[in-house]
Amino acid sequence: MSRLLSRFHSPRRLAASITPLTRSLKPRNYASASPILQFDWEDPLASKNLLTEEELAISETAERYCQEQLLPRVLQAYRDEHYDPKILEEMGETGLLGATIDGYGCAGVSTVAGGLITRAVERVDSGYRSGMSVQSSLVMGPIHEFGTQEQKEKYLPGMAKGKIIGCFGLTEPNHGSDPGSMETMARPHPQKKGYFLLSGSKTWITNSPIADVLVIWAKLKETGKIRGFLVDRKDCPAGTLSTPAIKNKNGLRASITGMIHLEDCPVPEANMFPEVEGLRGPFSCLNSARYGIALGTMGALEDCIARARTYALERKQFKGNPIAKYQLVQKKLADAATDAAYGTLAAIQVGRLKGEGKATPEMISMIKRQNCDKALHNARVLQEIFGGNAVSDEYGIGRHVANLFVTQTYEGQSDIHSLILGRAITGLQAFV
Ligand code: TGC
Ligand code: FAD
Repeated sequence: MSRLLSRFHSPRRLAASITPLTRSLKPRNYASASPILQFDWEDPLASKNLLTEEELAISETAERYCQEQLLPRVLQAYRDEHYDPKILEEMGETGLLGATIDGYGCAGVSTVAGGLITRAVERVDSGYRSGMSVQSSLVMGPIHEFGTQEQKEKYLPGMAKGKIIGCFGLTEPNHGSDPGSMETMARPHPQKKGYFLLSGSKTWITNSPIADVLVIWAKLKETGKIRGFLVDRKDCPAGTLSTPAIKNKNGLRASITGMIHLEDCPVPEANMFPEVEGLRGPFSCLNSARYGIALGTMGALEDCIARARTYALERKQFKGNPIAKYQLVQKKLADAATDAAYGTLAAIQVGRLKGEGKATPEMISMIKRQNCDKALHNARVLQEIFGGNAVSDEYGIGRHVANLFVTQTYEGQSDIHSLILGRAITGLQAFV
């Protein structure tokens, strides 16, 4: 926590780049006496009022790091489909990794503060948020929640610094939305007591090509029960583990994604999570990661709004008017700002409940689905404001649109979350 708070500085206004024309607009004063009430288009429903001083400071620290360190390199990284693992070290240095974990070199911040960090990172790029979410929620999370003391001490401090990189292998080539049918198997090692042999394939795995430790969900051959294993790359004999990158993606290009192939890979029983069994294991981690996406995508949407607003104020058509003057353009901005504001408030509310242990998985499904869908829809509509320039990657909007399609797809595609909600509402299971 101290690392995050000690980096507190005055917030750099994210709209610092807004043109003089914008600044010359007079704010509307709706109160006859002071204090002056002024609508803030960047935070229309004053979500900041719901945050503690500490959360505000953490958010500002994260925003400053992201705007100053990540934003300048994202365009080239996206073009080159390149992910620099040093980013995780920088995030570790700033205290952003595993931030909600208490101890082991982690900051121990609130659930909402964890979400504000994902929002800051995703304001720059969903791919950078992905790399961080996997490290924090999907690898450090289960080690902290389900790991033995030895596993925690071995991995968490290095992961908090970004020196050890993790990935989370649940999805398989034949099983994405239905991970319960996974084919990856763990069978007792016929010669080596206390060891399992893992075999199977995982695909679309964020960070897998650069991961030092891989969380692998596999079925025990003897019982068919799903268990979680920590596969340490440096302990895998040659030919038993490979993690080829998936290239030429048309979204999330600033992150690294790959496959995982395991061929009788020997893993000590001591590397298995001791207690957790069944889908509850992976899904518990997904609750935290899905929460991060819900607030994260609001960052991406807010960036789309800021970029579209700037462009609309500068671009003149018909008698020299800025296109921001036209009603149809204003409606696009109004719709997007409304959805971003509602989505942010809902995520803060669910974050508060989650922090108190009162959030149901369905609440998280609701905000994950709604915020991803709204972010993608509005980003696509705002893209229209840029006209032909939307096609140039330098305007950034197309990158967000491509990324937001992925956020709507991973960690439960939106229709799958509809079915989770439908089951909770009706009591009837639609997906079997
Ligand atoms: P179902 O019968 O619903 O549940 C099986 C067991 O799991 C428990 N459970 C949960 N526990 C905690 N939190 C949750 N959210 C949970 N959801 C379910 C449940 O209580 C039950 O426990 P038990 O003890 O009774 O066995 O299982 P199902 O097979 O019918 O599930 C169907 C469905 C659709 C809900 C599920 O399979 C699903 O969510 N599919 C989506 C798959 C998904 O989200 N994959 C994510 C892969 S990871 C990823 O995408 C990372 S991207 C990272 C990045 O780059 O940012
Ligand atoms: P499918 O399950 O084949 O679904 C295809 C379509 O069918 C979807 O629209 C879905 O909603 C629909 N559908 C499926 N079943 C039903 C049904 N019963 N009723 C109605 N509609 C249905 N996974 C990991 O484990 N770890 C990672 O780190 C990870 N990172 C990823 C990074 C990227 C860039 C991407 C693209 C994916 C990543 N994933 C990861 C995988 C991701 O979680 C899956 O892609 C996702 O769960 C969907 O699975 P699928 O692609 O197999 O689609």
